[in-house]
Amino acid sequence: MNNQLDRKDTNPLVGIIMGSTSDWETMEHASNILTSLGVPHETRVVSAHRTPDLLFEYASSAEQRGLEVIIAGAGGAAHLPGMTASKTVLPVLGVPVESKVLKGLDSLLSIAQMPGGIPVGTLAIGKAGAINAALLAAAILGTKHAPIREALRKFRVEQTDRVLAQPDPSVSAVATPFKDPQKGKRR
Ligand code: RP5
Repeated sequence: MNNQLDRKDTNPLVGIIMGSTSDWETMEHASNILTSLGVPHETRVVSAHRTPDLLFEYASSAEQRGLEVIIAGAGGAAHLPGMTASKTVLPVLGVPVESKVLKGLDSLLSIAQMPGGIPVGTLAIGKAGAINAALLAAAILGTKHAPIREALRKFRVEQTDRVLAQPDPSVSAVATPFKDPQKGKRR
């Protein structure tokens, strides 16, 4: 298995699971955010359809293994987050991966439209959803783990500072290497 997909910190608090190795391109953004916030986590391919027994084992043992939040990314008939939620009382955050045919709308609806009684916190389609799933996981953990709460606060302050430091997009555009002088001009 790809090492990046089998990452395991000591005593992970967050489990990032995904239906396929092809989801890593999206889900690595969640992993990167958690790393930047110092949140120990593990990453793993667990498929609701191709490895259903592994999914049941992963979800039902997650709490006992010390996980406190699960982030589950899947695309298409995206049953992974919902089935995971059905086997644990830990909070499950679902990331709809952008599918080729329906651009992730199928994933979004599959993950969001859970029956009453088994909630999945559903994020946006794709990269933004993966990033926000990690930030939301950190916020959930932050209610109990002060260092994670403070890391999240620092992230938000730095993000605001970055935006305020670059108020004029045309200035940064000049600094960026220009590839097509005609691009964006009226012809
Ligand atoms: C889902 O099917 C996965 O989450 C993935 O997004 C999608 C396609 O999987 P692959 O055919 O690329 O393995 O289960």
